Amino acid sequence: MNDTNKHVDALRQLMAAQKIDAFITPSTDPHSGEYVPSRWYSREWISGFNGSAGTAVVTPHAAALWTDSRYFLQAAEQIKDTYFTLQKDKIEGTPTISEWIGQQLEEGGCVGVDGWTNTVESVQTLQKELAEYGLSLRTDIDPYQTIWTDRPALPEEKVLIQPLELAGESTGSKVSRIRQAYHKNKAEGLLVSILDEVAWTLNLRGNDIDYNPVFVSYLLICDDTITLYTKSEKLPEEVCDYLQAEGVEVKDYDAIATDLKGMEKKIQIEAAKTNYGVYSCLAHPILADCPVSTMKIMKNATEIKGYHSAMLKDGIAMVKWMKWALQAVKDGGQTELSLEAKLTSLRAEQPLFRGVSFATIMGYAAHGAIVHYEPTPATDIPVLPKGLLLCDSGAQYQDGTTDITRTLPLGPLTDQERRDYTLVLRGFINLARVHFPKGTYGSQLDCLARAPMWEYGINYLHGTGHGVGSFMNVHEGPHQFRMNYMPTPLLPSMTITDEPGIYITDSHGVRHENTMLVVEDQEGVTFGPYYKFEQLTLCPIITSPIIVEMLQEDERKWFNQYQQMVYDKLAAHLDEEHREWLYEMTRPI
Ligand SMILES: [Mn+2]
Repeated sequence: MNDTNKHVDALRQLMAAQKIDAFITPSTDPHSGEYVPSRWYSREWISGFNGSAGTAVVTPHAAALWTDSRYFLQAAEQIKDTYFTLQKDKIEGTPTISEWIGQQLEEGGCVGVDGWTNTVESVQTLQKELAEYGLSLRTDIDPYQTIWTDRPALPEEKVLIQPLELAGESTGSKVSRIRQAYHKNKAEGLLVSILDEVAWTLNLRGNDIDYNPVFVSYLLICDDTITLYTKSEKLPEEVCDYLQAEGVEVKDYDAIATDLKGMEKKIQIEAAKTNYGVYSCLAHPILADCPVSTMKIMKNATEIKGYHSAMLKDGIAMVKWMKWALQAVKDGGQTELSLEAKLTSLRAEQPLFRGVSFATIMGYAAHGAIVHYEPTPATDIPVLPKGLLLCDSGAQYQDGTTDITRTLPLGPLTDQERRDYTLVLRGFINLARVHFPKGTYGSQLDCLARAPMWEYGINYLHGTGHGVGSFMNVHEGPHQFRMNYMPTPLLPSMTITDEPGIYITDSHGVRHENTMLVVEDQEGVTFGPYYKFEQLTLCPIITSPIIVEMLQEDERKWFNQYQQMVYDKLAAHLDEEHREWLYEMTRPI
């Protein structure tokens, strides 16, 4: 019998002993992060499927795995010799998890989840859905504690200080603003469980999770106390001294449950982000949005200065890489992975480099059409001097995080490739150069990036942009550009990306992406003030594939000004050879 089926058998035994008729294992951890430490790879352990998103459900006689369209092929392959059947999320005819469980179980049955890896909101929704089938929900059991015998421990990576010269605001100042915010909700304390919010508040960074410089912890802020719950092995002496000076007490990660159970105070938590385990410990929870996320996305002057420094370094690395890549592909012998390795090595030469900010997307030709394609040794292909290469990548520097996409023409292009390259560029420019009144939110502006391609009956299904952290997670919300209703207004000092794309299956993909900063504009004639975007990213867009006649005059003008600005800012930092290349690349069109 394969390992996966042995694991399912172990879970079924435990379920029988606990009188549970179905157990749901999501891919989340206690901190609702985009990436999860290996300790919480329970869904992979139980199902054998290792994609980033999916939910496994096991009953005594059936097992099913839900995942989205990105992973249909991979999941089908990975579960083919197991008890699991594949449920294709958001496809017509696929039951929801609750519907499926409702069909499997008799009325009066009991479903289990681990409250510590499910949010308050998701548990409450599930309770309601299951109640329609006469099913109850238990949230107080983590079977993997017992049946996963070689489960990884909590990470012990060291925590480091993000100095005030880069953070721009002390922990003391942040904490006093946080206290004011929760007092407005009549709360007497705030529990922060999202890891980038803990790290931001304490001006600390970690290394527990791929790409995100955060560390596994909870932070409890009350009127007279600040308590950090984390593994003490993670804290070097200078961090302990720093925390003591800031008045932060450190307790063991697992002490959170006991401490919260004994708490008489009204503690504020956010239902969409806090796990149900925390919620069920609290005698007097107050459900409200966490003030830290909205404070964190407003970048202070020091952080903005840091972005400018990081973008300059990233632009230098990108220019060196683009010049090298265009020639190296002509010379032959390159693959997606070799191009990626070179780009990372050029970034690593830059001061304060701390790793890449997400898995590099390096998609040649048809791979460019797979939106989340990350080359691996199994998928890597030779890159030839023709067609398009889509490269979406970014870096963590200690003074700022970057996210940039450039699509490189490697040789002869088809008319369709040139048209798509130009349509995406038009959308990118349209959004980048918009002026908008105060109160406007991202989903109102999103269509600016899509309208040029909608004329041709083309669309893309991902969002057009997201916030970017300051030496923090590359995806930062809640503000964003997307088609769905997301009513967070864009305000000066927020960062946001502009990244429309066109994806033609089995052929090619195009995406252009810059990271931008919302800045003050003019007062305006009516209903101001107005805001606009400043381009933070400093990297040319290759002009040879552009069908210039398709651009409108003011789009062409904006584009030429951007290219000129890139040249002006980067030229002094490049040697003659690269400066000349950049000069050629940024000639007006
Ligand atoms: Mn991005």
